[in-house]
Amino acid sequence: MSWRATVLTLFPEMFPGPLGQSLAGRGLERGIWSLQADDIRAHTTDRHRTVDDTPFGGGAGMVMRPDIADAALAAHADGRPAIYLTPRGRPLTQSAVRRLAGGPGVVLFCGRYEGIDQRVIEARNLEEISVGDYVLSGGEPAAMILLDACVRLLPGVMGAAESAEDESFSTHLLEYPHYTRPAEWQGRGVPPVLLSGHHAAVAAWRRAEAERITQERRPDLWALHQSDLRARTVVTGRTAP
Ligand code: 9D3
Repeated sequence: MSWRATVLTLFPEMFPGPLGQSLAGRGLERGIWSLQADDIRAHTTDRHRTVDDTPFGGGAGMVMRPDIADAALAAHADGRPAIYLTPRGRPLTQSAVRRLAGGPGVVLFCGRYEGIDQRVIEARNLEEISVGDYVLSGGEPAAMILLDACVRLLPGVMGAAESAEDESFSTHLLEYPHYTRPAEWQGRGVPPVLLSGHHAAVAAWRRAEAERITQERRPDLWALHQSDLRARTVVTGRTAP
């Protein structure tokens, strides 16, 4: 059975969108995964097709009705994890991506308005996930990010060369700078070591650059990288690689 993604949204026409292109798109065409966008509004029963209502306790904005959200989720409840994309969710991590990609698929609920009624989150045991600390206008781009991250891990989607490379020495390090021909471009050269043919020196330079960039931009990752190194030293008694 292929990996199945269902997206519950008020804007089903946004899908597949970018997921229809490139790596994910080829995976879709080849049947490695499938994507179904279901219109939440299709689960309304009233003449005006209302999906929202005013918040108990007052305040600005509207809340998605529990009966409508629940009906949409019920239509796809088949054992796949049900995920609610929301700015207050746990941050999406590569380890969550690996866990989800390793299962049967996902049911993604995209929020609009201020959010959905809390009782649906509890009754349907929704896992709440955010894609970062910035404000989107809805959950749809977040759903695309989560799906893109999962799909590239599915067997057969990515070439073996690329996938093997992923988690080598570089855990918790950002990438080193890349260069290709010409050796001089608009008056800018290439670090001479990369032209030296000295493989060990190239590896040392790349490692040093990766460390410098990580320290500069991501003190959080730098701290994790340093504890990786300490843990490796304890186990192996060696510092390299
Ligand atoms: C007034 C409080 N706002 C929360 C910061 C309300 C609100 C803003 C934006 C509620 C929902 C949204 C729409 N965003 C998402 O649905 C969303 C999201 C995001 O905005 N950032 C990061 N990850 C995600 S996942 C879903």
